[in-house]
Amino acid sequence: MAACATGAVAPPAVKIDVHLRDGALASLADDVRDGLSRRPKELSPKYFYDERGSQLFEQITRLPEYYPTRAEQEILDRVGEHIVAETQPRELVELGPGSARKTHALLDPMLSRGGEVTYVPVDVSEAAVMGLAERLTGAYDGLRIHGVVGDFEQDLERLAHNGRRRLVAFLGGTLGNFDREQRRAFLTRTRGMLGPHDRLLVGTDLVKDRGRLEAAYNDSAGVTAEFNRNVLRVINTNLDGELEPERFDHVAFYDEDERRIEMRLRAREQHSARIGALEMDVRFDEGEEIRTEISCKFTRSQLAREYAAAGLELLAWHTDAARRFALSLAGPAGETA
Ligand code: AVJ
Repeated sequence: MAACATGAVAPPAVKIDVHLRDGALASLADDVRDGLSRRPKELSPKYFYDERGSQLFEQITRLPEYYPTRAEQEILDRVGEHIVAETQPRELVELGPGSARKTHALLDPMLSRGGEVTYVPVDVSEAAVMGLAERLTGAYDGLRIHGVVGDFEQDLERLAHNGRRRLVAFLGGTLGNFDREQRRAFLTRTRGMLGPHDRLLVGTDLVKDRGRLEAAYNDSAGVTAEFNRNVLRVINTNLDGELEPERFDHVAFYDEDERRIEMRLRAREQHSARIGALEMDVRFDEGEEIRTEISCKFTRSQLAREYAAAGLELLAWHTDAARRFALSLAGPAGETA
């Protein structure tokens, strides 16, 4: 990106801090060695999102079966202005913004209130943060951008509080990728970065009938299957791997007891694959599965409990008209009166 200084006196409109030089790939080798040595085998969903993976996810969001993105957009369009009026934030911190298409529903009302507004996208992908900074400075006059390239599971503490009211947004349902322990750790750490008037806005997919849930992860066009297999390509590209995506079937099902979708890759036949950079040969039995993602589904009462356990208080709950998805607003417990 070109120089972003806006003039002699004004501070630069764009600042980007890089905490993770290699993006998410810094931990890929360790995570893959560990995950593929386990039984059952497991890979982290954070590695889906290289350039191709991000494109496939964008396609997923447009599939007729995949309702979460549209449902969340519907809610944001309806209540974004209201949330901004209630919270009066000067700063929007967005964890894992992706393409940030939904962010406008918050930034527009923030900017129309006047005064200085800062957008802080936090993403593991340096390219994503740079691209967003460029696009949003072009789209908004007077918006300051402080991009942070980092892992929001690790680098949250670095977002030092500067005393200005903050809205921390974690949209898209990504909280559902964490298991209960990870959610507890994440919510507790996020609570630690909130001042008394700051708020946390989280998008979560809701518990519903198995049919609609499973359809969303087994689309008829096969895009989710390609997205799932893409994690193998990411390993091949970055760790000199020889995994063969076409030797795996896409599997996604709803576990009603755990209230979550599980995605897996199932080996069609017994075979082995070399991962050069790890000097590792991975053996797959016929039918053996790698778990590649969990996507937890929530109820209002469960989320309220999890917030409370992390020192947060559920302040508002908004769903789409069909009650498929929720946006919840939380603040520090006991300080929100
Ligand atoms: C971006 C994590 C919310 O869990 O629904 C979409 C990812 N996986 N289809 C989700 C995903 C398969 C998505 N999140």
